[in-house]
Amino acid sequence: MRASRKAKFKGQGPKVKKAKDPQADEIHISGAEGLYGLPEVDRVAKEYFIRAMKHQKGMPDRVVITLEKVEQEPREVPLLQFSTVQCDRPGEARKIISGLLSSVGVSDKAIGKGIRVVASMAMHGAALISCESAARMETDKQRGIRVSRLGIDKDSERKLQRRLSESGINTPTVREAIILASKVASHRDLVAELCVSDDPDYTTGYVASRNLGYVRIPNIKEKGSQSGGRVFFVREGANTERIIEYLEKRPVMVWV
Ligand code: PML
Repeated sequence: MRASRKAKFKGQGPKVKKAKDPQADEIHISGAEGLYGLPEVDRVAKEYFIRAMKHQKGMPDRVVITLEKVEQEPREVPLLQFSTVQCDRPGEARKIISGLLSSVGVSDKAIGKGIRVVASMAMHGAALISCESAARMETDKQRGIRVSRLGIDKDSERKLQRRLSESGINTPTVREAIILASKVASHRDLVAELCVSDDPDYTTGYVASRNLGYVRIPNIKEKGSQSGGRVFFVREGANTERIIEYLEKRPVMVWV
């Protein structure tokens, strides 16, 4: 599901410039993805619709719910363990991000670029940054990469909900972010992920990787800031096309 609103530019009405990405002039309001069995589709589509219409970022003027039959057998990947670090300010968050990314082999140059990407006005999709040279690897930098075709089986979801409830963080935002991060971390050429929500009221972000797990960082940005985004750090020399194919097309089910 994707909910959005046309961006209005002062004194101009809706912007008319033709962009490469048809969604470039839209303000993203909310989005959600999942892999479900046919009997659940009805319920989930309704839940997504309600979520789109009741988002605190306001009323969308466009809600797209796409249903697609998936033929390929999903790959099963383990859920990342989660933890939350103590962090009181965005300045402190930058040091935590640098320490975590550096510990898994991301160069200072790539860390700097990643932080700049998530501190800018959000891209629609994720950026792909080479973990040594810091080169941007995605073919369409405006669109970015959209992680899709991911889900969790019912039993694992119950376990995940129980674990998150024990930490007082059992929300759809956290559940979906951990599932997404688990798919990303399951690709051997993806070294780490950095994520900051573009929701002005949501100031917890994370760094994730196979070795670190899913590390939540409170106060990663100032409240009210509309910046945010996702960055995937890629192993130097990896086949980018195959990574993008995996993230966007390969069905993956996460298990606990
Ligand atoms: C998002 O998908 O909007 C980003 C959520 C990031 C953090 C979720 C969490 O609180 O762990």
